[in-house]
Amino acid sequence: MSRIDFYTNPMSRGQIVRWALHEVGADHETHVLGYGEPMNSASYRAINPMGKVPAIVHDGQVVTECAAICAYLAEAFPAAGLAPEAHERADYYRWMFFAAGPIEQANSLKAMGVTPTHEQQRMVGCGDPERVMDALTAKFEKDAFVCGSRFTMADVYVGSHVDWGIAFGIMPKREALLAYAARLRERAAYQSAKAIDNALIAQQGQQQ
Ligand SMILES: N[C@@H](CCC(=O)N[C@@H](CS)C(=O)NCC(=O)O)C(=O)O
Repeated sequence: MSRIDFYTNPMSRGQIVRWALHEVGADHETHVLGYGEPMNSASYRAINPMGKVPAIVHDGQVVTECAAICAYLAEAFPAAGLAPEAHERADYYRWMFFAAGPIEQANSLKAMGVTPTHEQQRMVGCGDPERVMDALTAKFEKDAFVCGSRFTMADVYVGSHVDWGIAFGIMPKREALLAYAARLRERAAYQSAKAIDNALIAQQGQQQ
């Protein structure tokens, strides 16, 4: 019987992993960690030395980094059918890593109000943040999901960036991106996972 411990905070990228856990139907025990001291305790830093959530421990194996956790879960729970088939691997890995690198960077720069100069764009991994958004938009003008017409785990990760980016006003509200996010929000696993995090956020609000 396999065991998954899930370390998260409802107001964090842990929402991505909760959605992924629901998509694969994996039983898990949730450990909610507060920001600050709880995430930086020696016991948690033994799991994630970065002192960040999310993390999972699956039968004693630690996985950190949302993209890695999503890819890991898709493979660890093959019955869910969310890992890529051979012909889907190029898109799956390309866009998964594009989200973990360039999209993350472009969103962070935007959120911080930093626009890299032309010279800096040559060095920074995302290059021109506007081009990142253009590449992403062109992708979803062409395809319904990362791997074409089929939803895979890559959509949990890439889609979470789009969903959050639009909600926080850091991604442009372009039709293709809005339509992609709307498709994802229809998923039962998205809705059940968000309901849990939203309830936890409401609970935290009442305790303050
Ligand atoms: N690259 C990491 C980012 C994780 C991350 O930055 N988590 C934030 C919450 S969204 C966090 O734990 N911040 C707490 C801190 O840095 O003290 C991932 O994709 O999992």
